[in-house]
Amino acid sequence: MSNLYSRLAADFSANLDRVFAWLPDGRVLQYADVEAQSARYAHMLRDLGVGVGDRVAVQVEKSAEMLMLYLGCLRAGAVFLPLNPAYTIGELEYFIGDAEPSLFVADPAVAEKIGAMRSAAGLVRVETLGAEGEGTLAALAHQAPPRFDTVPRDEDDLAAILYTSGTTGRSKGAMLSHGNLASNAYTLRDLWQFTADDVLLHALPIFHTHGLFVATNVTLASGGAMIFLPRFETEAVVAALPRATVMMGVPTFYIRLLGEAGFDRDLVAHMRLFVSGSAPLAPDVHREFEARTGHAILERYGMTETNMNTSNPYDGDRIPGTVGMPLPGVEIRIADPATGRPLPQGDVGVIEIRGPNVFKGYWRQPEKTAAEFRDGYFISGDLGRCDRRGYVSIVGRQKDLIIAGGFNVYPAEVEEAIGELDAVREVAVIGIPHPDLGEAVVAVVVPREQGFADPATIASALVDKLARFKQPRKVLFTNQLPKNAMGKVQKAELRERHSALFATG
Ligand code: MCA
Ligand code: AMP
Repeated sequence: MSNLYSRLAADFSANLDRVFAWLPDGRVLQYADVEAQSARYAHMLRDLGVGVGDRVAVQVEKSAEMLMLYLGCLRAGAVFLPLNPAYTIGELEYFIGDAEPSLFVADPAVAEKIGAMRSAAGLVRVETLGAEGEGTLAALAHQAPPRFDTVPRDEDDLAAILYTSGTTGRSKGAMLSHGNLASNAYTLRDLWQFTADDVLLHALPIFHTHGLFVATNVTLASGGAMIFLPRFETEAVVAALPRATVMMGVPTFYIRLLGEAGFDRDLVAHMRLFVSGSAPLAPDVHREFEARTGHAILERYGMTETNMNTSNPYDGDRIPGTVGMPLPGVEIRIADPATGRPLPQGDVGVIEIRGPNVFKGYWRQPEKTAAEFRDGYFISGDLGRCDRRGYVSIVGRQKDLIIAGGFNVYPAEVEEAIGELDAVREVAVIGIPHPDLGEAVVAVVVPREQGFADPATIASALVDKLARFKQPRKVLFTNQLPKNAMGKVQKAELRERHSALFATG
């Protein structure tokens, strides 16, 4: 029973006539449909020659079909590899060359572009899948039989690869096993007291851990239902809230809800839980939310490489500014960044994680994997401390990372793209506090020619190079970047200098 799908199905098979999802177009998916459609996708994958352990790269708009394809991959023993639709062709070429998928599933609207890239990247097969269930892949799947014997898998066998960027070098594929995903799904289901009566408001993207594994696997593990929205749009979310019992989101979701005049206690009277993660939830937002709705948002902390690590309690104090305690079965230590020596309680150090949730390593990068573990613990790169009651607070990051609206942006990648431009002598990319996104990407450029100060030249040069969410919200110009004696750019000083760039009021 180590195949994640078999475990989930064992739980929901008693509820086949119950609703799994209400879809944006008014269709309703029952658990019986989940069984049948995932079986069709699994058959189709096998018919296309996708073998056990083969990667299936998927870059499509959010849809229920994409979820069925995910489950079909699990059932067929293939490795699901979702990609942000915002990635440009240049970014995709890298992922495809690295992961060598045997099938690439594209949105019908961009399939032609993918076709052009295909031979360059050595891509074998491209099929299409649209958000409305159109495309060549869906057509093939719909002809396939609705029953499939799920392939047995071991705990350590791969279920998915999710790419995550790094401070240096290109993105790395985090390998997640059936056991990794199952352990987290069941731990969270129990901790957050999910049941078959729950209705999750799902407005997150499904190409990342939060929307795909946390939201979807926990719902499946409890036999509950979801209101499946294509994206976060405040109005649509407000309209759906009265029918939901649980919502999961990044802090920007909660900031936007608080900006709605009609967002009040009555609207969320039916809710039992709001969960926040992927980026720090400002204590002020936490407090304002509680004052407006009576609900204390439950903040938890995770990573692509580890799934979820800590959570504020379901019953008990949910303390603003903390990410709660280690999950059952997960060990957290706060270590000296240089030596890995565990620090006395209360000291700030790097957060290190061990447990069944921690990934199997980076795809084909054993050295990088080895460098990020010590004593069996994964080194998160997040700086934190643990208080006397066991609550963990994240106080900073060792890694040079910006989190904008819950999406990670690595300055090194943006600096490389801008640094290549003729007009640019030097560039530093930093995250500046932003009222909506938490942090926003800002580039500080030293131009090659004094007096050059045209942000549009920089912006237009990045359109085809970087996904939109990585492109700077503002480009600033200066004659000189602050540097230390070693010649290293002092980003803390730069951030301080421009800290009020997006300040309101
Ligand atoms: C969209 N844009 C963004 C972002 N999202 N720019 C910067 N940061 C973003 N996060 C671009 C759009 O393409 C658009 O481009 C422009 O910015 C304005 O978009 P806007 O309408 O404001 O944004 P939106 O489309 O409403 O999206 C904002 C969002 C969305 C709803 C916050 O970014 C979102 O759903 N974020 C969730 C991310 C997430 O799921 N993270 C989980 C990672 P243009 O101007 O050209 O039209 S998993 C993880 O981190 C770990 C494991 C964990 O702990 O969960
Ligand atoms: P990702 O690479 O998308 O998996 O992002 C993981 C990173 O998001 C973590 O290493 C943290 O820096 C950050 N993160 C996730 N949840 C939280 C949280 N609740 N508070 C602060 N940072 C968070």
